[in-house]
Amino acid sequence: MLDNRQQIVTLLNSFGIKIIGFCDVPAKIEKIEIEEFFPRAVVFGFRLSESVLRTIEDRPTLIYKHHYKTVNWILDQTACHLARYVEDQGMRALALPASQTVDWEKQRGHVSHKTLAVAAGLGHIGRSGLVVHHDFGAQVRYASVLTDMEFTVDAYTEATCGDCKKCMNACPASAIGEAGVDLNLCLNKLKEFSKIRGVGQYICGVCVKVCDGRN
Ligand code: B12
Ligand code: SF4
Ligand code: SF4
Repeated sequence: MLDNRQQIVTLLNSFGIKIIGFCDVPAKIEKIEIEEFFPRAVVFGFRLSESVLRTIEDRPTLIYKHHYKTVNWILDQTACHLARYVEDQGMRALALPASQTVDWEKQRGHVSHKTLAVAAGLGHIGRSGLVVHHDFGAQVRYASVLTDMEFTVDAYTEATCGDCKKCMNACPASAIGEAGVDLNLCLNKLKEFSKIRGVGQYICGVCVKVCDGRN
């Protein structure tokens, strides 16, 4: 008989999801629109295509925009199926959108997937501000499901960027420094990119492309 954790892994694997973490929801995590208390989270990721990322030089390409939307769709569909599965077992589950901004002024989602991914030991916050997965770098997009289902959680893993400065050197907005990212500079650049014909989204992809987990 599979336990809850094994059953979730089996379900997510059946949707092509291989990057999976389990965590307690950090007590001080910011939440928007969510009043209910959920003690735990399943956070999972989909690795972006290397061929798509290779089309990016210093700005987003239209094929990256399409891939970004497709991967968000895969993550959102999977989160929805997982939440349904948990609720069918008589427990609570809330699927969080992969990439929905709720507070446009502060640029916030419902809950930070990065915070949950770090808590689940999937990676560390790199100089770029992105979650750097231990095998695939920043080339992973995430979604999460909050729940009260019982399962064992993963341990937080200690890691750093070391001497790597690839994202610092590549960022077209010069937004990344030794100590981290200035997301206001990034946001201004993304607003500019969104005006490129056919892009229409706050995307870039440059710091994602260079952070391939091979430092
Ligand atoms: C709004 C938003 C933005 C805003 C940024 C606003 C902001 N201040 O975060 C803008 C438009 C600028 C943006 C840009 C990008 N974004 Co964005 N964005 C989001 C969104 C929708 C919400 C983010 C949010 O609520 N932030 C609020 C703050 C409180 O949380 P946070 O920044 O996520 O997390 C910080 C803290 O929690 C803290 N922290 C957490 N744990 C730990 C642990 C330690 C040890 C430390 C020190 C700190 C720490 O540090 C984190 C990083 O600063 C998320 C989806 C989501 N719901 O999470 C995607 C998301 C963060 N974006 C993502 C990506 C990839 C991008 C872009 C590359 C655009 C693109 N797709 O081409 C750029 C990258 C910019 C960069 N260098 O980080 C991915 C990140 C994936 C990854 N591997 O990390 C996400 C998670 C979407 C997804 N489904 O995967 N984004
Ligand atoms: S490119 Fe290098 S410095 Fe930048 S976040 Fe990734 S590992 Fe860290
Ligand atoms: S998304 Fe683009 S502009 Fe923003 S930090 Fe990454 S490379 Fe720089």
